[in-house]
Amino acid sequence: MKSTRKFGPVVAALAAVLLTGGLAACGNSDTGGGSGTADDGKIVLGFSQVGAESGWRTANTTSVKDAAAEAGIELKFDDAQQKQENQIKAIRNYIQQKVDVIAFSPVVESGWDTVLKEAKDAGIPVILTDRAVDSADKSLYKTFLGSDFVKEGKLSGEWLVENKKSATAEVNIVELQGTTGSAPANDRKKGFAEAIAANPKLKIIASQSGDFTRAGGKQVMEQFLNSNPKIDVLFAHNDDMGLGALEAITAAGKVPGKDITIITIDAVKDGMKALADGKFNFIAECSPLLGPQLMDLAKKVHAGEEVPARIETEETTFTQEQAKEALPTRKY
Ligand code: GZL
Repeated sequence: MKSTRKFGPVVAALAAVLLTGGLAACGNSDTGGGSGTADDGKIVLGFSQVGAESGWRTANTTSVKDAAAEAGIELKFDDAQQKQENQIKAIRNYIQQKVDVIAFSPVVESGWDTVLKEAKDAGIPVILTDRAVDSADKSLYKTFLGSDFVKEGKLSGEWLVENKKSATAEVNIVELQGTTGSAPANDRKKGFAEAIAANPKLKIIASQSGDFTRAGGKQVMEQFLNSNPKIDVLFAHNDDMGLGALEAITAAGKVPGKDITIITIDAVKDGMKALADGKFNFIAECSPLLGPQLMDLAKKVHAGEEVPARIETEETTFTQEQAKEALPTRKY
């Protein structure tokens, strides 16, 4: 419908400039931040992954890559090999490439403010997935999609309190911590310690990082066994360290799941097999299948839509019997 209102010469000139400028901005995909949309109009997502340290991480990478393909999002993927400096480098590369959205799983909680401010100044929204950062400035990222690690530690501790409630002697616990400084290691340790405080007989006699790997779990468990004659319980922050510890436990002539009660977190297939076979006693699930939610969030933040500051993944726990039932249909 033709407008009947008349604009003065100044307003018309201003409108022309704004319109031309606007068209130029839309047409030139290299201006401003976050306008790195691919030539074919696809959203370009720059993703920095922690590494490939565990079965959980492998399943998480598969979920992210499959979901990006499914969502029609162009994924730039970098494996940081568990080094923060590699993640910072990858994020800076994504800023240079003017991707539309950046997502990453921070290997450790601290040391991100500078690079996250660079992304913010470049106008590129950032999504945290899997692990969190300890930045005080919550404006540095749009949302954190991941598990509640304190709850995972708490559920593990609560199961042990129940399982050892009739113990008359002290119960000696050794703990295999995840990567030093990482949110899952810090929070799982916190949740577990708070839960077992309910029974003073439950004592953590040794606690050390196995870096979330099978090799690390085996090596540290060997040290624990050599320096502690009486170990009743192993709490491992992930299945992979627990699986590595199994080798050390059996090599020491002890029966895992019986001589030493074993509690882990993740519930990846190999962990669930160990649980079903009676080598583990309890697993708190930590779902790696974050890909579809991540892609949905990437589309929303790219479109400038509001998203929740915190999105907690749904997960459960498994006993030996529940593992036997769940294994046949386990997705990861
Ligand atoms: C948890 C994730 C942890 C897993 C480990 O969300 O960051 O890192 O528990 C993985 O298996 O290595």
